[in-house]
Amino acid sequence: MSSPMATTVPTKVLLSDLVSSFVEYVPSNYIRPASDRPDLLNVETSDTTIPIVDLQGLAGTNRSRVVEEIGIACENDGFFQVTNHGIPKDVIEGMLRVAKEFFHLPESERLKSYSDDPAKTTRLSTSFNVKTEKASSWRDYLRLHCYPLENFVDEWPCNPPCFRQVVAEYCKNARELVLRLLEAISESLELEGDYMVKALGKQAQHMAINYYPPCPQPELTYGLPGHKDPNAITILLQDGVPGLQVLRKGKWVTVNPDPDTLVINIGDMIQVLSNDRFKSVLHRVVVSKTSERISVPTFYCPSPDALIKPAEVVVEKGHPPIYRSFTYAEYYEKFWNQGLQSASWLDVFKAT
Ligand SMILES: O=C(O)CCC(=O)C(=O)O
Repeated sequence: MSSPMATTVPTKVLLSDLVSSFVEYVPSNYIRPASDRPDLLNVETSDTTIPIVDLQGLAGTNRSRVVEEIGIACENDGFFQVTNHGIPKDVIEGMLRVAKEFFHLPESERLKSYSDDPAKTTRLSTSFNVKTEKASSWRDYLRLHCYPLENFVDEWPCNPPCFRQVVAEYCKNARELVLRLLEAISESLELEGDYMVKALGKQAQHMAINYYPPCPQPELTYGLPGHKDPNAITILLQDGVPGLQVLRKGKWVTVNPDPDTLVINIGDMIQVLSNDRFKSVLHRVVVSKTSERISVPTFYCPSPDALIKPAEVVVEKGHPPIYRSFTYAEYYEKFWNQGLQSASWLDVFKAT
């Protein structure tokens, strides 16, 4: 059902400052066409659907078994959860707390970080790409570049006062986890342990702090529509409010938040490096009528000039290369300009 009222949208750049004016209806620019709505009743909620990998054994004699489990999860699901991931509980709780505090700051304070210029390495924005998209998404986000930390930390928000210190601590821990995962993923493809790290060149680490305010009509809109991640690998920290859904065997499946696990997903660049053996999978975010939600994805990316192509060892094993080589900069430009929902960016890079 769409809004029966003609609503005048106040001029606010951030959704969080708009929502108090819309307690019953979502503004028309957030309403998706009827064929592209979340169909919230047709979603699986079982929390056993995404594999869970216990990383405890990665450091000991069980390493090969854990590496194999990671490889199977990357191949079959493209998404998995990790326990015993090594990021201390207080670091995780601190990250979520400071994220919430930031989005609860007065509008004038938050707006100091606002920009719709994607070239900025620290920026607060809304939806996805406000300059090109047809329908808006029910989300505000603070995007931060985080590696090397010392190049960026001084441009991050300094309110709440502990923001830089708390977020930097989370970023350092997230990077350590990514490096352990990239090593295990390389090994699971029978590549040298440092293969992925080398292939990504001078890697970059970006973070989004996503804020999804409560939404009066969650059935009409998305926090984020279905998309695949363009980067190499993503680590997702979510608060206790469900919202993430993953496409699995043609069905949307809710990934229920668990305070002891982080969600890992393969991005398009590992799909290419693995010559399609590992999958970058569609996922989306739905919003809640009653609760705000915070999520913190860490995107691990190749450097813009890294030449991405299927790994030779994988190709030699009888699978011709599915993709030509291309730079990450070339790829990312297509992703950003075409918008979240065009799921076929990779097709453009297929070998002829
Ligand atoms: O909020 C989430 O759970 C997922 C966020 C996401 O997919 C993204 O920021 O690309």
